[in-house]
Formats: sequence, C-alpha cells, structure tokens
Amino acid sequence: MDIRRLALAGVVLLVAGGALILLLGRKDDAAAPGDRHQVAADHPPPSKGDVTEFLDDYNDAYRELWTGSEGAKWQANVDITEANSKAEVTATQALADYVGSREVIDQLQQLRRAEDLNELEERQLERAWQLAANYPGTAPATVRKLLQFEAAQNAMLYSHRFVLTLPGQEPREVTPNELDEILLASRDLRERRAVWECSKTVGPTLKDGLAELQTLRNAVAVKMDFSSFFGLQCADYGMTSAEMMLLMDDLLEGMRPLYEQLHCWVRHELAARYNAPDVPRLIPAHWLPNRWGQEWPGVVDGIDMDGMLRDVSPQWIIEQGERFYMSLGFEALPLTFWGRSDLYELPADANRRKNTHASAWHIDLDQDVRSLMSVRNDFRWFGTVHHELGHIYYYLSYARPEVPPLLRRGANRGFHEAIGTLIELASSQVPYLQEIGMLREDDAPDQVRWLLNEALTGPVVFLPFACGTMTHWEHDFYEEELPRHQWNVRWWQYAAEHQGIAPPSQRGEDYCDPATKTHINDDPAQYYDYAISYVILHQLHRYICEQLLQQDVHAANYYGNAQVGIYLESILSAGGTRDWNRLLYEATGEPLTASAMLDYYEPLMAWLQEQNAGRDVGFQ
Ligand code: X8Z
Ligand code: ZN
Repeated sequence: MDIRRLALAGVVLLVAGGALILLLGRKDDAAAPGDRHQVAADHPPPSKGDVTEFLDDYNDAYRELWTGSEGAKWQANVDITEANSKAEVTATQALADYVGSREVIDQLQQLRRAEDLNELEERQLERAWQLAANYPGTAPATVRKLLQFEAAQNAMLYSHRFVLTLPGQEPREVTPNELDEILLASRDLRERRAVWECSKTVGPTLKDGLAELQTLRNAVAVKMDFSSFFGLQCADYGMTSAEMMLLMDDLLEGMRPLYEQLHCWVRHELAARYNAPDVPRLIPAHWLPNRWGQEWPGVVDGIDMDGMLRDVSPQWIIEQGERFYMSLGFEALPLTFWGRSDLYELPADANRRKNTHASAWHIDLDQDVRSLMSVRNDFRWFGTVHHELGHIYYYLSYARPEVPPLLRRGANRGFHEAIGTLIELASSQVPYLQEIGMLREDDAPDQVRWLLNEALTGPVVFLPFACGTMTHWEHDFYEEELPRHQWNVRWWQYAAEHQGIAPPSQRGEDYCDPATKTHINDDPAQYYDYAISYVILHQLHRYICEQLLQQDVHAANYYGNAQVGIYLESILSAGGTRDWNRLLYEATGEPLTASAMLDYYEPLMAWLQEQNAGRDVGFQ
C-alpha cells in the first residue's frame, strides 16, 4: 500500500469516525428548528412505549403516503403530461405534509431524548428526522414551491425535442439514444460536433428553473440549520460538506497518475483517428463517445463490445440480467415487474414522452418494483440493465418484516449504486461472457487491452467527472450559491481541471451545460454516490474473488455461485438497519478504502507509460 492509499484510508477512517460521532451526537446538536431545547426541557423523557407507538403509526403512514407519491411520480415519468405532473405534486405534497409536519417534528424532538433505545429505533428516528429536514413543515410555502418546480423541471427536461441537423442533411428529430449512437460510432468531426451541440440544446430551457431550485433547495436546508442543500445531502452519510469534498479530492488524487497516462494515450489515439493536425492538450468534448465525457467506450481497437450483442434483442439482455441474479440464488423477478415496468425505447415521433434516463423504482416499499429504461441491444445498455437490476434486487431483499419501511433503503446511497455496478463488472468479465456464449471460447482477448477498455468505461475515467466536475460544481452551486452568470464558466473550468476536456468552442452563459446532466435537476447534490459506489464495489469484488472464489479479480466468474449470492444477500437484506461503516467493515474486513480499486487498474500503468514514452503526459 503506498502513501497515497494509506492517506485515503486514514482520511476515510477519520471521516467514518466523524460520521459515527455525528450520528450519535445528533440527539443534542443536529439541525433543528430554534425552539427545540425549549420543547425538550418542558417534558419528562419519553418512554420506550411512546417510541414504539410513534414508530408504528409513522411507518404505516409513511408507507401509504410514499406509495401514493411514488406511484404518481412514476406516472409523471412514463407519460409526461401536465395532468400527470399536477398529480405528482399533489401526492408528493401529501407525503411532505406528513413527514415534515410541525407535529411530527415536535414528537421527534421529544422522542429522540428517550433512553434505552435500541439501534433499530435510533436509526428510524434519525431517518424520520432527515425526512423532516427535507420537507420542513416550518417552511410550507417554500416546500410547496419546491415540489412544483421539481416536477416542472423534470417535465421540461424530458419533453425537450432534440432536432439534429447533420452537414448536408435536413433537420430531424432524434432520441437521446440516437445521439449517443452517433457519438460512439462517427469518425466525422463535423458530424460529431453537430450531435454534441444538439445534445446541449436542452440546457438553456432549464436555466430559469434551475435558478429557482437552487434558491428553494438551499432555503429548505438552511431552515434546518444545514450549511446548504449540499450539506443536507452529505448528512445522509453522517458527513459534512467539507468532509465529503476531502474524500472526493483524495479519490481524485489517488487516481490522477493513472488518469493522466490514460488521457495522454487517448488524446493521441483520437487525434490519429480523426486525422487532427495536432494533438490537443485538452480533449475536445465532441471527440469523446459520451455527451459529458464520463465514459470513453469504443476507443480501444480490437475490442468490439457492441458486436457481442448485435444479434440479441433488448428483452434478451434484461432476461439475461435476471438469469445472472437468479444464478446466485436470488428469486425470479415478480411478474408485476414485467407488467408494470417501461423498459424499451420510444421512437422520436411517439405520442408520449418519457424520462429516457434509466431508473429503478420501489413503488410500495414491498413487491411492487419497476424499472424505467430505454434498452437497446448495445453494451452500454447491457451494463445499465445489470445496474438497475441491482437496485431492484436490493429493494426486494430488504422488503421483509424485520426491516421497517423507514429503513427500506441502502446501507447508504453509495451502497445502493454499488450492487448493480458490481454485477455489471462481474458480467463484463471474460470467463462469464464465454460461459454464456457472448464471447467464443477461442477468443482470448489481449488482457491489457481488455483492462484498458474497463478503465475507459469504469472508474478511471468516471471519477474525474463524478468527484471532479459534477461534485465540485454542485458543491459551489449550493454552498457558494454560485451566481447564474458563472454557471457555465465554472463547469468548463472544472471539466478542464479534472477531466482534461474542453468544449469545441467558447460556451458562454447563454448555454447551461451542467443542466443537460439529468442529476443536476432531479437527483441533486448526490452524484458523489456513484464515486463512492466504485470504491465500495471494488472492496466487495476483491473480497468475493479472494475469499469466496479464489479467482483473479480480473477474470472471475460469479455466475451460478450460491456462496456469492448468500454473501450479497447478507448485505442487501440489512437495508438501512445498520451503520454503513460497520457493515462495510464486517463485510470486507476493512474501512472504506480506494486500495482495491487502485490495485485493480495498477497493471495498466507500466503499459501506458511505455506507450506514452517521450510524450508530455499531464494536461494542465
Ligand atoms: O444514473 C445512473 C444510473 C441510474 S441510478 C443509470 N448512473 C450515473 C449516470 O448515468 O450518470 C450510473 C452511472 C452514473
Ligand atoms: Zn443507480
């Protein structure tokens, strides 16, 4: 373990320790409306019976109102209409009215003083407190406006029509999948630039709404004494904004040497591919196969992941995903999953609009699980399907009587993102692909190139976007209340600094490029979840390979292994009933540490250094 890794482990331990202190300290000094101490002093400490009674009632009400809200949200996402948007606001308002009501807040303030609470009770009260902080009934007008603007922003984002004008062609409407497909395949820079610019046309339509959301989200959080909305979201990990940023910067620093090598190699490859006269230091954004440069598939010659799926249907991909989980011992998906999900792409001229970003839903916190996707038969969707099914199997695993509805959630949000991506990693390894016939037995791919492709589509390229551009921008957006005339400039400043990417031309403040990323609008101040998920999933993967399978982390095969299934189920079925630091430690024997992830990609370093010999490697 080198110093950097030790440092990260140290910081993380500190953070984890801090998380625990924060968690335990919550009763006395957590965010609360100002009159809390007054209320507490006037009453004797509540009894255990009071807590049980409150939690029973709360869990029942919460589940019912959640189901109403989630069902209405689902409808508003699969069929974007004004009426569905209105129904979404009404149902979500009902949930907010309850979880953030003055009465619930007062009761929570009392009950959190009760003595002899067990961990399950403490964690439920803590969760209820967090929910109240998200929708404080002490600021009803702000909460109402917030729910309205959130629904409107989502509708605006997904009813946008992308009109593409390729050089020498008539304008035509295209789907996001079509934009992505051209960015993956086209070798014509003029065409690529037209597609990239088309993909950013949705940004300006979202700018005013985003300004409202910035103000409203911060107002809600500050009302509950958090530093900002960003701080409120970090508190879910038991961390402050500053601690989260420290973790992000440590992850970036740990990955930076390898990323710089990879970046250098890629900019030379792409310059040759596009016959560019020079190799630019910052990679032009439209050279890359992803709208935000968050993953770079298709750069390594000789590895054609999409080719493996050319002859299968989108439905086969989802069924194969289910077979993977079933082979580990998980049950078949409920029939209602197939009946109620919305899984396939709509044509650009369809008579309804839907959210085209993949998601998984736990409608009733029980067996009603659904996924919203636009699956095509390509490798990106192959991965996404495994990712979404990870959420679904997590939902199903903790939907059991021992886990109260309030704690039917991941150990933390990063854990929830980690499971499916772990299975995505496992389902992309050669022995499994050979076993199911996606890769011929005699097709022995070059191991370095295979790993190179994994680096380009996994955390080496993703972390600079997730920890760097996204999280730093959202941090500033909320913590500094970044003024709207600095949004785009700050975005591209971070993209240059962390990802080494530049826009094809100056992008002034008439554009709103951050808003083109769905999470900025509808999953706000949480993108670091995905970065943390990569750290966790590599820890789980290393444990599984070394302790359960005795196989190489680069060429393992989970398929059909019940022991792996039992191991995962033990993590999933706990839901949010356990402290995540302890759960991780018990599951892997170590605290949160990037060492498993960095070790996985270590073999690439020497190869890249050799390729880049004589080149000026850094990009700053
Ligand atoms: O949003 C997602 C999932 C849904 S939770 C498809 N992901 C991030 C993204 O697309 O930007 C998965 C990886 C990162
Ligand atoms: Zn996810």
